[in-house]
Amino acid sequence: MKRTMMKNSIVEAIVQHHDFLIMPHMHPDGDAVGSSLALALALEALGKNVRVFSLDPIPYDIAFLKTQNFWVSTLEADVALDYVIALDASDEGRLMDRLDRLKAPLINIDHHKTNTGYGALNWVDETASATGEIIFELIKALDVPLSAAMATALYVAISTDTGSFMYANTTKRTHLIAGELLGLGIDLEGINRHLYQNIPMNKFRLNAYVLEKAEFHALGGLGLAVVQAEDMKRFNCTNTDNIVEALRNIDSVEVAVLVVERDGLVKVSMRSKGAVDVSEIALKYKGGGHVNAAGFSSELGIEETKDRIIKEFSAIGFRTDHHQ
Ligand SMILES: [Mn+2]
Repeated sequence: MKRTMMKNSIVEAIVQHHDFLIMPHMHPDGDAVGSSLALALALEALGKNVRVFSLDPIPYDIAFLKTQNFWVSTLEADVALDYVIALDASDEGRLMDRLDRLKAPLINIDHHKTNTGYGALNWVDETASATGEIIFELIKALDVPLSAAMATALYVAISTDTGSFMYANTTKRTHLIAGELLGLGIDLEGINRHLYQNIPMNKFRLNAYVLEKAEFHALGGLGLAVVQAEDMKRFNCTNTDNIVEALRNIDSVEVAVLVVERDGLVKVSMRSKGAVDVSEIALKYKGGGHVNAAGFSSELGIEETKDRIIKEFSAIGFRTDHHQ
């Protein structure tokens, strides 16, 4: 279906119905939470019944967003819904903790190029830097005036998914949207302080410990760090955000990988400076993502998973030399 047709049918579905449930992907990030909040506020402004259903806590750096009126972690057994709107979720596996029992048709709004098109209605735009860009366009199409609260939520979505407008997914459109959001009375300094200058001390200590033990392979082109369950226990911190980005910022590194032992699995997050498409490796291991940021889960244990990653990226160092 053509992009505009998908958009129009989703706008129509929202206008003509009343009961909605928004579902950000599991372990929601700034884009998932910000997009969900902005859309919930817009649907509320249209007089709709809307809640956001998520089982996970909101990460510390985005917890300042005023989500309280919408967020629920349980649903009544006989919940009646017209549509479930999945946001920023590349496949149904990212919603699987919550899809049971829900019979309403799915609207899938996302920007991952690996999106499987699992919805009854799908609006997938891989040229959008964040799902927040698509939600911005949707709110406009719904003719809802953007409030400062919506603008704040969308700014958080876009700022976090673009690495503060640094990643290659940042476009002219991204800046035009951000510019319009800045004109709506948002507190930019306050938002940035919450997002980027707000690391709890125990998290800082965990980051430092893990980074100190980081390994480098492929002539320094691959940076690899591991967080074991016992490390998270020792530092009383389960948040592993931004560790992989710190590794990526090293001069020789083309690809940074963080391996985290979590929920009896090994979770792998990969970041690339752009020369290597990490989503290809993620797809090979049934994960997903973008050129610059992708991930997957592994049942192989830490050591075997590390060995596989080192083999996959063993030629990166030569590409780094080529760039210099
Ligand atoms: Mn996103």
